[in-house]
Amino acid sequence: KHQKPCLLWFTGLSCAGKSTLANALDHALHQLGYHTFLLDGDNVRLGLNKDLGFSDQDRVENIRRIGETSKLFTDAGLIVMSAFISPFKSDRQLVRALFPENEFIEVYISTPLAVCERRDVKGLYKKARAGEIQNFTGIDSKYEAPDSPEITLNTTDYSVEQCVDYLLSYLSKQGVI
Ligand code: GGZ
Repeated sequence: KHQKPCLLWFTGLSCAGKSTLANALDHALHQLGYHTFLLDGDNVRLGLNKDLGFSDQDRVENIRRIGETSKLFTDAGLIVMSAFISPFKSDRQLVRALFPENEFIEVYISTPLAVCERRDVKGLYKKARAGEIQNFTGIDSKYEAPDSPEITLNTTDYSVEQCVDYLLSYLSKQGVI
């Protein structure tokens, strides 16, 4: 089946829905017969990057390694999805620069902080507000929203299925699938 390798880079706050959407897209592409690979906190921060925490410096290195790893997988011909907060513009820019134009697709999951905090799946916002966790993105560590992402998805007005449909039609329009 024809496919053009590319990297879909999901960025947004904790609990914005990055992993959920990237997983759902990965699943949909797989069902359609495409070769994909998904990188997220569950398979990266527990392994390759288990030496890194959440200081600014460690986040920079986290994203650098993930960018390079993503590049290895697109070189292997895969459609890659990476879902990390990636809070700093400059780091996302460095990853973008590793790829030819059109092969890097920045997907901004724009769920507002108040909604993310209400979801608080792991109770981390609560801990951050209580001062039990430091450097938490959106609370006491900055998140720089992208200025011109290829795609912005609002998970408060659209369902996972609607977002996946949108992503699939974008990939089809771009000739990726
Ligand atoms: C942000 C943190 C922190 C701090 C632990 N700040 O919702 P989660 O739990 O599952 O996803 C978050 C994840 C963020 O890791 P990333 O590798 O995506 O971050 S970055 O791109 O900024 O390097 C959250 C959990 O780790 N977590 N402490 N202080 N998120």
